[in-house]
Amino acid sequence: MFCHQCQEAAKNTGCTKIGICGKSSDVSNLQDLLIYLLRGLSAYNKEARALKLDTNEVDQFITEGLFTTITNANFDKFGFIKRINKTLELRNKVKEEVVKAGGNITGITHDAAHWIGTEETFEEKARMVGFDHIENEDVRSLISLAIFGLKGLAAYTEHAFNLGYEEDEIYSFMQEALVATLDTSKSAEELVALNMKLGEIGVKAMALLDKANTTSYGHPEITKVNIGVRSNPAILISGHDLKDMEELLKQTEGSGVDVYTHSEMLPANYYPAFKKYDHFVGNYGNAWWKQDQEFESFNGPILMTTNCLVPPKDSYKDRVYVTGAVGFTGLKEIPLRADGTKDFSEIIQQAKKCQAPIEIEKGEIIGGFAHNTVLSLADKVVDAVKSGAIKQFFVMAGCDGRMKSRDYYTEFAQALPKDTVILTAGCAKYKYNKLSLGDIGGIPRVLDAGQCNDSYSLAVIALKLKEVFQLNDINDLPISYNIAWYEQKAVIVLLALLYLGVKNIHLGPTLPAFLSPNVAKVLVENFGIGGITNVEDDINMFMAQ
Ligand code: FS2
Ligand code: SF4
Repeated sequence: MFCHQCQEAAKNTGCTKIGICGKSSDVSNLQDLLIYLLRGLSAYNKEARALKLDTNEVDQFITEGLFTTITNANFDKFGFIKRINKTLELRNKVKEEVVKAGGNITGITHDAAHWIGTEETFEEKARMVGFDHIENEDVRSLISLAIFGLKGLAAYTEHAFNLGYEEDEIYSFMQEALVATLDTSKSAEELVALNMKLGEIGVKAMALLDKANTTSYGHPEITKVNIGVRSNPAILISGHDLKDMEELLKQTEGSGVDVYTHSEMLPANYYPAFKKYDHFVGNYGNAWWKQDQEFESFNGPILMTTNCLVPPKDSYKDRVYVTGAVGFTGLKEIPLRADGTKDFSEIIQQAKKCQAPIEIEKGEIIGGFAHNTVLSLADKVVDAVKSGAIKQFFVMAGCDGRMKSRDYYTEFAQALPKDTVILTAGCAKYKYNKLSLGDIGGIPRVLDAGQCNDSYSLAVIALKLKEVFQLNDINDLPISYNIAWYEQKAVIVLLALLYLGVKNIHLGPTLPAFLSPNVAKVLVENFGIGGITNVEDDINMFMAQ
């Protein structure tokens, strides 16, 4: 195996024996083969799209396939074997349909579009198609950046289509880009342009998901979220999928079983459509990486709707259920009903037999500062900036993780001058959302917009402030960017911010292992991207910007 897609890549180079995340070598290889063959399938689907054939099944299949390979989403070897077989089957089907419709496939010559194999040969082939087989390190770096960004794009696209929102332009670009990355003779300039276009499509996908979420469930509202527990048995829901959240709340209503969110599902507490349920109690615990302790003390069953899943301990394994892109051999999957909706009856029945959660903390945290709310407070915010009460904003969106070096973000938040405000989104917030950082004239010093995809909200806020302050450049705003990254959704968020023209973004706790020195240099020279050093020097540097 060779995997270098996340911030925890071994020695900040790549995992080669087993993933730090717990991914085995065979699963890693099968993921590489799946990505390879999805690129071959994309080549035919592109033709099908040009011929105006119905591509929706394949569009969704490719999207979900990419999503399953995101860090901490899916560890199920048998699931990947099935998915690879299905890719080969769909490839044949689309190819036949294209030929039947008079399409020309003679230009599709890449091995990814022709290789055929059986389960016994998958692993051998998989070893030949990983990133480590791209010789030129800059090409490898830029293709990695694109593939990882595409994985993030796929995650957000899937959440949107689960709510019935799709845009052909997103699927079309996703597949074009997958095909383009098969060509390792592309120049660095061409690959940089591909990544910039990916950032543009990333903005579109996040805007689409924002529309899907807010149209379906209302605009997030300022909400005080309970972090304590009640005495009823309960289900804990984690991951990012709001459609699953809705279904679970509906199906548990009146059952005597309470529902709590974990990690990235916390922002579900801010939506009007979910707040109305009395049995929706609040949030339990912290970011994903503490699940080995928090799932244990929760006592009830846990529903993982997306990453981040940590390979479960035997002590609570029988209480973890997976759905969507998530997989782990031996965990129970949520079945579908005849009408295609998910059937949560088994998890609800199990919850009824469990003890209530053990209380691990008490109190409330505040959130719900997505674009609609912040823009409704725009006058107050603008006055505070004009009067000097707010000197600077810090976008500290992104991911949390288990590395000790991430304590930097807690210390950074604590050390920031009191006239600064943190704008956050994603599970990065758990490093400082329970600190008492106070408020500025009633505006909390940590404004949580929501999940990592709601980083889009932060961009909308910045663009609005630019307009209000009549600035020509988004970088003239008093906003600094100190982003914590971990997995590939952060890659699409980064590319989206770059596309929007945001400069001087600092990324930590380490720069991505997949950036070659030359590619890192381009990012530094063109976009002012930087790493982090220590809290004191970094705060001085940001405040002087
Ligand atoms: Fe956090 Fe993990 Fe949100 Fe990432 S729960 S690091 O996948 O997507 O942010
Ligand atoms: Fe290593 Fe991260 Fe890949 Fe897991 S996802 S194998 S930790 S680089």
